[in-house]
Amino acid sequence: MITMKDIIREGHPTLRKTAEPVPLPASKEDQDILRSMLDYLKMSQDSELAAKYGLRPGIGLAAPQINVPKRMIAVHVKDEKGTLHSYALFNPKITSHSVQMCYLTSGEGCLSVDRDVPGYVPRYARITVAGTTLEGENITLRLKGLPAIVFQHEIDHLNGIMFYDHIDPKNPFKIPENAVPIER
Ligand code: K3U
Ligand code: NI
Repeated sequence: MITMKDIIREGHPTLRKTAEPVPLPASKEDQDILRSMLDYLKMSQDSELAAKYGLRPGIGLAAPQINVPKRMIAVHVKDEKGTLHSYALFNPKITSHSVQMCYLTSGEGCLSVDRDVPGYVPRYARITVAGTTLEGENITLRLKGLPAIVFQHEIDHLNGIMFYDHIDPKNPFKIPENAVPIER
């Protein structure tokens, strides 16, 4: 079981490295790690379990955040209609994206960042993501809104990029060009 003790914080070198592709079919060990990442998200969103184990709520997690420099992400988030997007993927890749951008009006947070970093993070409004599930199925997802933002945040972690790298340092609340606001 993953707890907050397993999550590395900004300043740790692994968060700035490019993660390695996972050889497929995935080993049992890699499957177990990825499954435990999705379990963390589910448990962290259950207020009783989160309190019991001291879990900070999360809607996404990337393997480098638990100091595993491999291309694995988990996402467990509801969209604006209340539809759950729950995925654990090996080697996720954005295969196409919109020209239109978006940004979360509340800004972004990160389980590896123990401080509030205010500002707008420009993201693609719509993305297509390809990846391989825990069951070994190759899938393609078309995403928009908050799920699209979370996937981009997590795939950034696989490339050593933190959300605040995208914030305009001179004017953190400058509305990104060509971007629609997304409320959470
Ligand atoms: O934003 C968070 C949240 C948690 C529960 C309910 C609603 C929101 C917590 S921060 C979070 O989940 C990060 C996780 C990280 F850093 F480990 F990847 C993911 C994220 C948050 C906001 C925007 C994009 C991604
Ligand atoms: Ni993060």
